Order: sequence, then structure tokens, then C-alpha cells
Amino acid sequence: MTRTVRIIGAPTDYGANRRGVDMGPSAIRYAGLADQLRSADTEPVDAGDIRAPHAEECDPDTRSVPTGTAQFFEETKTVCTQLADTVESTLETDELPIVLGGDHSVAIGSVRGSAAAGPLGAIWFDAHADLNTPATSPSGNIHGMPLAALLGIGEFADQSWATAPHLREENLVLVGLRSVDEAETRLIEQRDFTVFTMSEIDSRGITAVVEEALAVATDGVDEIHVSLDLDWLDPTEAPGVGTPVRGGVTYREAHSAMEQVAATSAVRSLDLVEVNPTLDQHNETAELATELAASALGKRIL
Ligand code: 4U7
Ligand code: MN
Ligand code: MN
Ligand code: MN
Repeated sequence: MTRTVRIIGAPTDYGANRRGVDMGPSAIRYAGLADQLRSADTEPVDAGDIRAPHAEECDPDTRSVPTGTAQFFEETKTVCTQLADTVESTLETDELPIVLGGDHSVAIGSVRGSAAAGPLGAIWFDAHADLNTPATSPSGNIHGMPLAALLGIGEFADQSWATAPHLREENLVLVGLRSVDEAETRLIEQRDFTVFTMSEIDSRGITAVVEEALAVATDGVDEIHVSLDLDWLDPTEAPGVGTPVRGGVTYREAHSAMEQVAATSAVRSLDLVEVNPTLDQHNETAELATELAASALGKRIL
């Protein structure tokens, strides 16, 4: 049966320092997302973009967290609440939501909405751990905090709009880390989720690492959320991202990982985030995002 995929744009960039990822949804559409999804035997329906304010319209200091810095906290709350509702209702009609960021703060909404449908594992393909809290963040940028928010860590403990009770921490896996802050390292030591750094990919190979990551993510749950931050890839392959870090996975490793994801048939929802077309030569990072989405949803060569 052909699966319907609902494309939901979440054009934010206030969660990051560098401007321009708000153009990600347009860039990914222009790069041919719908055609790629059809080539993966799915039927795309475009729901348009949810309304996200431009940073210039807002006061960056609005925040209702008692300590630390979380810029554009109120805007993030409003947009993520709306996005969570959209993702939740998409799943109620049995469609698969693909959320186009935007900066990675939008994943607070997409994962919360996805987890509303029942117990959920998740894989975070990212150079970063996204586990800062307002008190530990070196930048105050919420795109570095979505996992802490979803797990209710630190100042997020009483932020019910941000937490995802059905996201199972023991089924959460981070893959490809190479830029982790000190407080994030402490959390990784203390908490129940699983992480694989780039060095593990170097020594064990992408296939073995992703196989284990998927086994952990799906252990005891039927479905997973896949959050693909394009900075997971090496900047030579994906230059159009807000926070590039050298030493990421190659084009072929990324495809191979997404093909393994597809083989589980366990994907409930997907994010494509942090695409910044202003840093591309000819929209190549958005194009890559569309190809990887197709691989993750089962596009075959033969
Ligand atoms: B992304 C950072 F300090 N950790 O918190 C921070 F290095 O969604 C970067 O993964 C966060 O792109 C990157 O600001 C967030 C920084
Ligand atoms: Mn991220
Ligand atoms: Mn990242
Ligand atoms: Mn980023």
C-alpha cells in the first residue's frame, strides 16, 4: 500500500546564531522533495508551512525559564506547540509526517507530536548532542537544547509543552557525535540513552554502528522518530548548514545508514533540519536532504 507522506514546513531560524535556516523548507521543496518521495513509493501531500515569526519581529530575551539563557523561548514554545499538534493530527490520519526545518529547535514539536501516538524510540543523526539546557548552554541557542527539552532535563523539567513522556529514553540513540559540550558529556555519562561518536563509526564502520543503533531504538517499541540534522554529514558534502563541524559521515555512508533505517519499516516520523541554503553554491545540501529522505523511506536502486 502506498504510504501518504505529509510535508510540514517549520521555517524558523531564531533557535540558532546564524541566520538562514528559515529558508530550509523552500530550499528542500525546490530541490525536488515531492519527486524523491514518489520515487520511494510514497504519495506526498504538502501541508505548507506553519507560521513562524522572523527574529526581527521578536524580542530575543522573552523567556519564562528561571535561570540561564534560552533565546526566543516564547516563540519556540508557540511554534513547537503548533507543530506538535500538526504532527499529532497527521499521524491520526495514518500519514507519515516529514518536518522541514528550520533550526533543530523544531524537533521539540515534531517529537512531542509524534510521541503523542504512543511509545516511541528515536535516532538523532547529528554532529552535536543537542542536550544543553538554558543554564548549561554556551550559546543560549535553543537548537542546541531539543533533546534536553524533550527529556525534561534541568530547567525543562516543568515545561510540559516541551517534554515527550512517551519518548522512551532507553530507545533514544545519538549517532555521529563530534562536538559535545562539557555539561552534555556529563549527561551522556549519567542518563539512559545511547550515543555513538564519529570515532566509533571510524573503527566499527557505519553499517555495524547503525545496525546496533536501530536495534537499541526499536527494542520493545514498534516505531521510531528519525531526526536528521544535515550537519551530521561532512561539510564537504553538506556545506549549507548553520553549524558545520569537520569530520562527518560521507555521502555514501549517509545513504547506507538511511537504507538501513528504511529496512526496519519502523519510521513513524522524520525531521530534515538545519539546511541553510544561503551557504550553498547551488542548493546542494537541500538536494542531499531530499535524497536521504527518499532512502530513509525505502527508495530502491533496482
Ligand atoms: B544543532 C552548541 F555550543 N552545542 O549548544 C550549542 F557548540 O541543532 C551547538 O545540532 C549546537 O545544529 C548545535 O550552541 C545545534 C555549541
Ligand atoms: Mn541538531
Ligand atoms: Mn548539529
Ligand atoms: Mn545548527
